[in-house]
Amino acid sequence: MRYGYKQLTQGSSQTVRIFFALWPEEHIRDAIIDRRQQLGQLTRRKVPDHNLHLTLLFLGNQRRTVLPELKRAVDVIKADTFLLKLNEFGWFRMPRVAWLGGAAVEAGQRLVDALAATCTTLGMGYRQNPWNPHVTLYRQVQTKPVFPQPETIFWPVSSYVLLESIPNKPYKILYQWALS
Ligand code: 2AM
Repeated sequence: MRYGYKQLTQGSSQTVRIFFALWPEEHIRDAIIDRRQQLGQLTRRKVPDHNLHLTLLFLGNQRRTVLPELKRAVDVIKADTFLLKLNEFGWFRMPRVAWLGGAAVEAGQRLVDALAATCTTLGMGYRQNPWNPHVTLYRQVQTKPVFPQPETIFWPVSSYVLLESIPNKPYKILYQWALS
């Protein structure tokens, strides 16, 4: 009955599915929605407008009790603002998602590294993938589409958030931090 037990604990209020992300202000969100229209209706699994985000570091299921400790530890991170350029559409084979993204910039990578180091220090288990700045637009995209060239979005990043992913609900902002 191990499997049943695991399901119970992962779905229980004792765990949270969390990730650090950039949360677009309204005009950036509108620009992303505008570029997405260039792709047409790729699949039925369009990411809802209110959930559009750019993941910095995915932590997956963690103990809910770690949250206050995580907030305090992230509060002391000093990181710079940066400018992201979203200038290409792309497709990831494994999660089968189509996205809008751009090159990783140094200050953004430093922030991701600082967040990862903090989480490791707190003993949080997670698997870190290389940071590929992208906003997922569609899920369940089975084959690579032929993409047009989007007009570049210039995204001045001055804050980041910790989001909770709750099935069938909008992402919930747990905490927000300013960059300096
Ligand atoms: P993405 O769409 O930007 O790739 C919440 O589940 C978000 O965390 C997803 O939208 C996805 O971001 C990211 N995510 C989910 N599972 C992940 C995994 N195993 N590794 C990395 N990122 C993941």
